[in-house]
Amino acid sequence: MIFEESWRWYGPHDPISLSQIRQAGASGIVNALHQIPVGALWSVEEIQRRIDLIEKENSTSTPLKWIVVESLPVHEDIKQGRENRDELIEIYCQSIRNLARCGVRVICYNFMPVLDWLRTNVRKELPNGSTALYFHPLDLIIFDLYILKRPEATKSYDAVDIKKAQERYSNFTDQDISLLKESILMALPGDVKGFTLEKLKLGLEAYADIDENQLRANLIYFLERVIPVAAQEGVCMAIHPDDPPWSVFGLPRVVGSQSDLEYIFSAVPDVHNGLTYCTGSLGAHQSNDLKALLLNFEERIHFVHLRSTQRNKDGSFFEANHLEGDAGLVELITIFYEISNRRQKQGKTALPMRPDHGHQMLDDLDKQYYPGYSAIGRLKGLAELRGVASAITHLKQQYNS
Ligand code: DNO
Repeated sequence: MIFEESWRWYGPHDPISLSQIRQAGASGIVNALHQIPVGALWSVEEIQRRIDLIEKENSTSTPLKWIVVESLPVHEDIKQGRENRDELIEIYCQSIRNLARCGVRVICYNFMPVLDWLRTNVRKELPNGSTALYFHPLDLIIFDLYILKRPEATKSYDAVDIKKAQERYSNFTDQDISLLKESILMALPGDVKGFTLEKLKLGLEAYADIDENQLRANLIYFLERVIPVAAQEGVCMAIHPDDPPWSVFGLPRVVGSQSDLEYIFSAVPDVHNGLTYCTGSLGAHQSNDLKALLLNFEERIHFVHLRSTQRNKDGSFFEANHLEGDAGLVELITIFYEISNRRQKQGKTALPMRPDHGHQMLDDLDKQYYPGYSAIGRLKGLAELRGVASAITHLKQQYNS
């Protein structure tokens, strides 16, 4: 088995039920306690209650197990290095201990300031009628200049791009504007409230004096305290790359490239300081070599997100079918086959992998999902990835025997 097939479930409010996930063939549940405010403790009772819910029907059918936390969110005050950070870090450490006590030992988190992933259109229609997540750099500038009206906005872009954005904006309809606004202010995954322009402005202002070096130092400060606890508890921390892996709205972002990752892992070398290998986020930047990253950080990859972005000449990208686009997932899964053999020899379990995002299609087109997290699109992604993994396994075993 190359991967432990897993599926992100948003909890009791997710329109997709556990029994549907079972039908999709996944066995690992990727979950978070979204009801607990960022910064508050995840108690053993709350964690256990969620485990009981996930495992409730296990006696009657294919067992499901909560195998990865996505995410245990990091409080903004930790990212900003505020005075109360030690207190918040201690709570974070206690949540790690509690998760370990309940047997959940892989934790995905990110260190993106203010926002999580960002797209300028969460419903980009593809030629075949399904919709995908899409990012256009000029639309981000349009949002920044004409909708958010951030005072410092012009300093973040070069004059040529500002001119192009002006031109593009002159053809925008009201509908284009509201879709752009809705897409950017989209609720963070699992968050039902979403952002307002005001909230976003305040969030951005808090980073006025925090540059990349400072943010990086704050990340290392956090890791120096959290990783020893994780190591002691046998918990693998898996940082999620920035998505997209570059600065947005002038915010610093420090988890987007090979050198960013090298810095993070050499500053805190324990192997529990690891990575969520997200081919979609890392692959959005053309200078990221997904194959090299996989081989370089093999020992640190604790969780895998598979999807493929397709970069266009104008700097935009969209999320392609899983086996198309720029990621080259077939070749990467071939490497994962070798990795899984090495892991097996070391007595390690298969890496948890989830099909990341999916197109909205067929009967799902009119339904309400978290963007990227539809049932049929992800089912299709998972089925395609499973097909590749089993073909590779079959061929390799035949060839080697
Ligand atoms: C997007 C997800 C991210 C991820 C967080 C992890 O679909 O991959 O939102 O969950 O960044 O903290």
